[in-house]
Amino acid sequence: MKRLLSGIQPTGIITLGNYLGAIKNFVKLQNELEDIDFLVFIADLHAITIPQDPQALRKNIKSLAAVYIACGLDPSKVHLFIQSEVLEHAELGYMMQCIGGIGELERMTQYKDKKKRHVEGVTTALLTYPCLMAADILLYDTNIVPVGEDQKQHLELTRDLAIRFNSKFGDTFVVPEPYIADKGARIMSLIDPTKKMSKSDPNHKAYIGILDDINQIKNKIKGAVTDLDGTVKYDEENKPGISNLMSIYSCMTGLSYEDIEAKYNGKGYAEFKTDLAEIVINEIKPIQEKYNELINSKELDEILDNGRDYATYLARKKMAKVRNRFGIGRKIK
Ligand code: ATP
Ligand code: LTN
Repeated sequence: MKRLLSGIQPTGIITLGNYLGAIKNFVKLQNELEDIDFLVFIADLHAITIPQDPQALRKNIKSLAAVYIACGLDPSKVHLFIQSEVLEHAELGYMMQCIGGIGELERMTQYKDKKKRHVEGVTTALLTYPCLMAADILLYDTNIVPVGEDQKQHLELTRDLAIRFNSKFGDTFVVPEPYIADKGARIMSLIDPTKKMSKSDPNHKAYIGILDDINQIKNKIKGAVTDLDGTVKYDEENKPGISNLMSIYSCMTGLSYEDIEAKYNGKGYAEFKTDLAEIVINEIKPIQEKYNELINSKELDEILDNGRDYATYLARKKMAKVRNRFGIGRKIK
């Protein structure tokens, strides 16, 4: 049996980037792989590394749980839970800080980016974030971690920490592998296609939210930055805007870039954008309908209770072993 695990931060409403780069792959893996144990969680402890409004955070946590299921995660196949409800994440996160070096944390691109964006109030936890992420993964003997391209560096650090711990204290952790799908791994901002699409972007026009209303989606795609050349052609370097829209198109339809170029040969961006908006809306609409059914249901709480209980069972067993390896507390038999 292989164990898979991934998480998303409840820092806002899920974007098309999160959907194509992460959730859609989770659903695919859930449906295609056999003999797996799959844990998917809501990374609320990660969310608070940047100041959050407590009321909005609570809402986003519940909303993300409903989005996961509305997008196709099946609670009978995947264990869904909230990170902070399994206390061992924070405990192992602290222990990972005890073996992680400041230098390696300071080199993380995400830390450097976020530090620039949140000049006031850069918290200690923003720096130590990858130690908590390593803990999330190592706590469950995870073999495979499906994530978008931007998380690759954190996964490498997780592997380094696992190897370091194992060689210092004896074989304890499974060394995980990232799983990064080639398509959709990096969807860019609609207004600055050199920046990744991000749900915490203060400019709402930069991203498509999975719960945006239909007209909003049409307008955002219509207003997406392109170039003056007017040919639908994939060229990331010279035509990053249209290339980004083409990658969304390709992810959603399965058409290759060549197919798309041929289809829009001699046609302008307006027609391409109108079609793309329709494609996106057709995929998102059923997700929104399912979301609305779920968001206030009792079922959602039951799913999260079950997920928490299962994750807690695994995490407790693992932590007894880790405490013994470190030599803290009294020996647990
Ligand atoms: P924040 O804006 O709070 O930093 P985010 O939108 O960047 O959040 P995360 O919660 O950090 O999203 O990431 C959740 C998952 O979505 C991760 O697997 C990440 O790699 C993936 N992901 C995030 N943004 C994109 C994107 N633009 N394209 C593809 N995948 C993405
Ligand atoms: N840091 C991740 C979210 C995350 C995660 C994890 C993903 C937290 N812990 C463990 C995979 C496995 C991000 O996407 N920003």
